[in-house]
Amino acid sequence: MSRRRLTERQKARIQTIQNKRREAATARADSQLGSAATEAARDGLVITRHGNNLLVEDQQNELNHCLFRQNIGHVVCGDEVVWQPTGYHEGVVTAIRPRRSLLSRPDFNGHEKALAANITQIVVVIAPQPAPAGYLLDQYLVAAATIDVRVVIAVNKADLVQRHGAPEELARVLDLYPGIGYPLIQISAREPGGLQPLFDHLRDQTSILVGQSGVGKSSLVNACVPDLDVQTSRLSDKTGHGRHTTSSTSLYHLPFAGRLIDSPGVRSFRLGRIDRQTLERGFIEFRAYLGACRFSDCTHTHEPGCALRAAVDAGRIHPTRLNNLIHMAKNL
Ligand SMILES: Nc1nc2c(ncn2[C@@H]2O[C@H](COP(=O)(O)OP(=O)(O)O)[C@@H](O)[C@H]2O)c(=O)[nH]1
Ligand SMILES: [Mg+2]
Ligand SMILES: [Zn+2]
Repeated sequence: MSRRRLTERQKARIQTIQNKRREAATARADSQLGSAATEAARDGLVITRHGNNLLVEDQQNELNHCLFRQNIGHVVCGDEVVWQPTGYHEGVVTAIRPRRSLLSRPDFNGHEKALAANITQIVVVIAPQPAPAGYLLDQYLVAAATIDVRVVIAVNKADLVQRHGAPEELARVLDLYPGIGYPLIQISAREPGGLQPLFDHLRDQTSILVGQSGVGKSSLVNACVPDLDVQTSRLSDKTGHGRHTTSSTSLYHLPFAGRLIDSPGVRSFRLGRIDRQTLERGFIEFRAYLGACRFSDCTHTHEPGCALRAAVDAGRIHPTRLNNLIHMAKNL
């Protein structure tokens, strides 16, 4: 879908339909609010969103079917909100509380579209099979730095590493990233007890799992949320949209304290459009040297007096990381 090219006319038509739907939802929300008894506003957590319909969890862990005022902005999964009850487990969201973080990615029009709010941690899953490719890992690390959330590198399929050793691309990751300061854990979705290091990192956080296809994200989500089916059918019962499609972004409670936000869109979340300075700061071990190059627009490739290349020569920065930055900067 994201690769599909839409004509200008198609884009305009989609926009018109979306605007009409939004206006209709606003009218409904306003009329419900108008007829609402003067019940006190309540706090809630957005568990999932289906078009203009939200499921909002209240402080008794009950789900409430909510519409929202359009003037409050784009509400997404993970948002903390204020809502006004208008009926039995029904209400209207009237405000979004300030967000701690926001994941977004470009939509079909190239505009940034919010995916999920208030995550505190990105777990980048890699594996010996398929082995880490190119600088995808660095892209995820830059993305995490850009929205200022924690990050953990989780090497899944540790059972395969134990049996066959680590392929070269993985050995390089194991060697390089802990030294930079990134937490790195080795886990296995296949072995009993093989996930304890992951559970320890997920505790008390709101996390997402990202990574290449085939590294084991679905397996890990299923292992972390043993009652996934129960939580999912609870959502679909409420939305009345039949089977809750796993394509919509949803928040799941972990059996230990912690939350996992999941959907294919979130799992394949990538770095959006950023400027060069933000990109450079996303390589966290470069920060000490940024601004120290002789030329302020240094590309760190050939210029004399380059502080980053000097740091590479002194063994303080790994050459692979600088190469990855240079490649990513070319594609900005
Ligand atoms: N050996 C081994 N295989 C695993 C492990 N975790 C997942 N797999 C397998 O790897 C394949 C891809 O897993 P999946 O969860 O679909 O990956 P996703 O594409 O990232 O969601 C499946 O065949 C899984 O059974 C693991 O820890 N060890
Ligand atoms: Mg999967
Ligand atoms: Zn430089």
